[in-house]
Amino acid sequence: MKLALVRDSEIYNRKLLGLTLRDRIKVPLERAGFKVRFFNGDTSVERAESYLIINEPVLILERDIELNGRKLLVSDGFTFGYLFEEDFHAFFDGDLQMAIERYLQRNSIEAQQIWAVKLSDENLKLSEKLLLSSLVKAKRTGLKPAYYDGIIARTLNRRISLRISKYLADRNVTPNQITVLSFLISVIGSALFLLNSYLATLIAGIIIQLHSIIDGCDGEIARLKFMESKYGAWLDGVLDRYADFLIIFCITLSLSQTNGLYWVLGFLAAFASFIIAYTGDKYVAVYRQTYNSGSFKIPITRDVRLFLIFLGAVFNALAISVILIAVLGNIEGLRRIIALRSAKL
Ligand code: C2G
Ligand code: MPG
Ligand code: MPG
Ligand code: CA
Ligand code: CA
Repeated sequence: MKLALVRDSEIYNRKLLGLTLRDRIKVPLERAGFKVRFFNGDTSVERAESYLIINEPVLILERDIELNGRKLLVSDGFTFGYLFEEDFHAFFDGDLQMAIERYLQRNSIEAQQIWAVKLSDENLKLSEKLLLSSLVKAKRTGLKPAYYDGIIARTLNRRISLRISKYLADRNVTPNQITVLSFLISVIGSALFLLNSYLATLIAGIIIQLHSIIDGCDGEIARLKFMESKYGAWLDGVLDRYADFLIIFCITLSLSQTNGLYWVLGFLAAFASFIIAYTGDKYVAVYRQTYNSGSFKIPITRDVRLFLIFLGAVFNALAISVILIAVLGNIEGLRRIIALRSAKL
C-alpha cells in the first residue's frame, strides 16, 4: 500500500471550479496509486510501502503525477511534500515533523519539481487562473494528449473556451453532453451554408468557429472535474470527422451551383481533413506517443481548417478556403509519410 498523509486545512473545504479543494488533492493522489488520509495535529502512521506526506495546503496542477522516487516535492521554491520509503516508519515516534527532519538528515535529498500552488484565501483567484491554464493541451501543462493544440486553438480558441468552461464548471453538464452539443452546433452551421445568401454564410461561418471553440470545452471540463473517459475521447474525435465532412459537403454543395467542378475540390478537401486526423491518430496508435511532428509542418490542423472556413465565410470566398484545405492538407499528409520514414523513433 502507498499511503498519502495530507495535513488538513480549513481551505480544503472551499470550492474551486466545481469541486472542493479537498477533492482536487485527493483524486490526483488516488490516481497516482495512493490511499489518502487527511489528518489534524499529530497522527498515527500505519505501515506502508511508501509514504507521501503533504504538510502545506496545496493545489496540485500537474495532471499525471509521477513521483520518480524523489524525496522532496517542490514548486516555485516552496516544499510542500515528502516521499519516503517503508523505513520511514522506524523514524516515526508520534511527531511527524521531527520524523521528517530526522529522516532527511539520514537520507540523500533529491527534489522533484511539481506544478502546484500554495493555497491561501488570498491567492484563490490566482489558483483558479492557473487551474484553468493547466487544462490547455500544451507541453508546459504536462499533459500527454494524442496531439498538442494547433496555432488557432492556442492563440484564439482556448482563450474563449476556458471562459465558457469556467462558467460550466459549477453546472451539472457532462463532457459527453458538450461533445454532442458541439457536434449539433456544427450541423446547424453546415445547414446555413446551403441558404446561399451572404448573411446566412456569414452566420454559418461564425457558428462553425463557435463549434471549434466549444470543441475545447468537453475536454476542459473532463480534465477540470476528473471526468475523462475513453468513450468520450473516442466520440470527440469521431464526431469531429463527421462534422468535418458535413461542413465541407454543405459548402461544396453550395459552391457547385456555379460550377460542378467544385465537387472535385470538395472531395479532395474532405479527404485532406480526414487524412490529417488519421495520420495523427494512427501515429499515436502505433508509436504510442504524442504526435509531435518535426520542425517543419504545414499548420492545417482542425482548428486552422475551421478558422479558414470562418474567414472564407466572412470574406465571401469559401472557394479559397476549400482550395487551401485541399491543397495544404494533402501536401501535409504526403509530408508526414516522407518525414516519418526517416524519423529516428
Ligand atoms: N475528453 C473526454 N470526454 C469527452 C471529450 C473529451 O474525456 N467527452 C477528453 C479526452 O481525454 C480527449 C480530450 O478530452 O482526448 C480532448 O481534449 P479537448 O480539449 O476537447 O481537445 P480537442 O477536442 O482535441 O481540440 O480549439 C479547440 C481544440 O482544437 C479542441
Ligand atoms: C473563386 C476562386 C476560384 C479559384 C479556383 C481555381 C483554382 C484551381 C485549382 C487550384 C489547385 C491548385 C493545385 C495545386 C496542386 C499542388 C500539388 O470565389 C473565388 C466566391 O465564389 C465568391 O462568392 O470568391 C469567390
Ligand atoms: C472551379 C475550380 C474547381 C477546381 C477543382 C480542381 C481542384 C484541383 C486540385 C485541388 C488540389 C489537389 C491537391 C492534391 C495534392 C496531392 C498531394 O470555378 C472554378 C467559377 O468562376 C466560380 O463561379 O471559379 C470558378
Ligand atoms: Ca473536444
Ligand atoms: Ca470534437
